[in-house]
Amino acid sequence: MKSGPNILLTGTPGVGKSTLGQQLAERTGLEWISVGDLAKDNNFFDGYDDERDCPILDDDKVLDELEDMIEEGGKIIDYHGCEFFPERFFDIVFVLRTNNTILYDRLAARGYQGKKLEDNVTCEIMNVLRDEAQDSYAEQLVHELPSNTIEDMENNLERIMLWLAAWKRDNGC
Ligand code: DAT
Repeated sequence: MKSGPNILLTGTPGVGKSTLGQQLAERTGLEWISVGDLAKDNNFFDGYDDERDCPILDDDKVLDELEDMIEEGGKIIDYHGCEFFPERFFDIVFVLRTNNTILYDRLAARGYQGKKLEDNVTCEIMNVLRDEAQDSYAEQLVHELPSNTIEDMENNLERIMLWLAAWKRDNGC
């Protein structure tokens, strides 16, 4: 039996996945796992995408590494993509959404520029990660969360904690 639900936080880079994931972990005791960090720490890459200016993730190695953790439960998985995660991994999926001008400023502050900056803002405007989540998982699993302001983050934390309490009740935890 799982110790808790597994939650996916997804969305364009800069929407606030790691900030929300870390806060949520602190407040709930769930474990936050950044798939980007996991891949970096273990070198789970398979080449470099020059056009996107980022390493190419080795999906199979990531999935192998995550399998036992997911089975244990109580994980917050954070990644800017989701189609390669099986649906059985997650009890709920949140897609964080940020207004394009706010996202532009956050990514510029992170040092993104030129095509990389434009591509990521366009990705958000075109709903790419939202569509990917909706195409990958059942409709009732996928929820969009606004992530523009600190108030949004507080509301999101409250909403997820309410959902978590209900999940625990329903699953006898
Ligand atoms: P991601 O993990 O999706 O790449 P992040 O958590 O690193 O994004 O956040 C990017 C920046 O935006 C970081 O400086 C923190 C800030 N931020 C995140 N969520 C926010 C929110 N709801 N309101 C204001 N700033 C936020």
